Amino acid sequence: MARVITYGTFDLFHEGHYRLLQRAKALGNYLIVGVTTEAYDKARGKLNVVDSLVTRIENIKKTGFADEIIIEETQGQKVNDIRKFHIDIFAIGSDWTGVFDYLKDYCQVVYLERTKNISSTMLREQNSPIQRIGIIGSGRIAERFIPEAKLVSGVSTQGVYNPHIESAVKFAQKWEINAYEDLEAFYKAVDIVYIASPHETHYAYIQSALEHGRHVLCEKPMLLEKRQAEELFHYAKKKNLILFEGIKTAYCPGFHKLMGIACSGIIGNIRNVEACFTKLEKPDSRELTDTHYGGSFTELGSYVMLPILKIFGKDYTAIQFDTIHNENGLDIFTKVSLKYPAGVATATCGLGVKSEGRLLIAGTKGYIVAEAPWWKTSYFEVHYEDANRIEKYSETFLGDGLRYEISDFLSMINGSNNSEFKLTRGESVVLAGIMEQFLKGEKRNRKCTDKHP
Ligand code: C2G
Repeated sequence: MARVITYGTFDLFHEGHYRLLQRAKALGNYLIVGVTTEAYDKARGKLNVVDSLVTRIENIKKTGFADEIIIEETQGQKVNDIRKFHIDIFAIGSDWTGVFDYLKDYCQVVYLERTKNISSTMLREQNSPIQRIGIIGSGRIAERFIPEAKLVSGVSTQGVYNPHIESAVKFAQKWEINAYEDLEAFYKAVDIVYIASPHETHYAYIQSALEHGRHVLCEKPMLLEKRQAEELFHYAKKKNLILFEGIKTAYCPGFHKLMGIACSGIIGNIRNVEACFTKLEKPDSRELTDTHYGGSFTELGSYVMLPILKIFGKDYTAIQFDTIHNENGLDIFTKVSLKYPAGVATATCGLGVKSEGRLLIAGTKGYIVAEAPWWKTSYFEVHYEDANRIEKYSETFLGDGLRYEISDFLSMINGSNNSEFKLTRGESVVLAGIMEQFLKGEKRNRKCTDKHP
């Protein structure tokens, strides 16, 4: 009785998968198939899986080759599975030749020849043609976006628009893309638009991109007025387009896991959330000199508000902002206190005051703590009254993390709405409303010398 195990994602199940399972089964009498979870695939850099875990399992079942199906959730699980299930043979396609030789200490390792001319990637591309991205703005964040977009299959960065053509040309030359000065020509050349221009220009660009029938991924804070956010989401819906706010933390696998654990009830009922993010900026930086839209809350507020909205929701009963200003009247440190019917929260951010960047979620049975940089969540702990009981969780956070939001944006365009819950339209509207309320309160402090919209 030889027991065989194999693993895979088995996305868009095809002949290559079928033949692999058929031959794996023929190696013995009992075949176990390990199917990867979405989180594990994201963690190992495999983005854009189309089928849900349930669909992928159903497809494997239909072949009739699997005697047992298990879930593969983590790196390093294979060794444990081999021991636990008393496996004699580990089988995998020849694209992995050599990679799993370390398992030879535990069982026989067989690489089965990969079926040529078929792959999930090919099918994904056939089903959904490559989306050409156009970037509006050519600043620091746009620089970080390009290498990340390269890692997401199904998109390619086509061009950049900047009303200051010299900046666009410089950026375009560096990244070997096209530079546009004319918005009409830019929209014609792209399918989707990434907006990375100054905050206050977002509204007009989103509106014009949607008018031109383009899906929009916009950097945070997407909008600075609630009414504008409602209007543009409504307009996007009417035009059957996706409008998506890029707060990268919301889409990274670690944060997603942390939220899942927080909401699972293991720390009881959540009563307090504290989120802090500080980053010291040079006094002459845009963030500390733009007297209209600079300051710490517009810059970092989206990150610190995110876990609070995710956990307690949109219906806070009270909100208060306490700020410390620089000589221009810009907030260099802001503390937002929120009250909810069953809990309290504080969101703290600073550009001119350094503090411990931490996310703390306290419940009636225990608490979750993630240290800086929790906004790129890769590690967190769950603590209880018994100080010896600590549960540790880690998750991969690859590169600059923008790849996760690009991948989710793409899945939404391609018809999967699964990602909407990671940051809902309603949450983006509330965030815009909070920004609006904050800026209104700050107006009297800011020493705006020039005329600005
Ligand atoms: N496969 C094949 N022929 C193809 C395509 C895939 O034989 N044309 C095989 C792969 O080699 C793998 C299995 O089908 O053995 C599943 O492939 P994927 O769904 O691409 O999964 P993969 O990323 O290879 O997962 O822990 C996960 C495993 O390490 C591999």
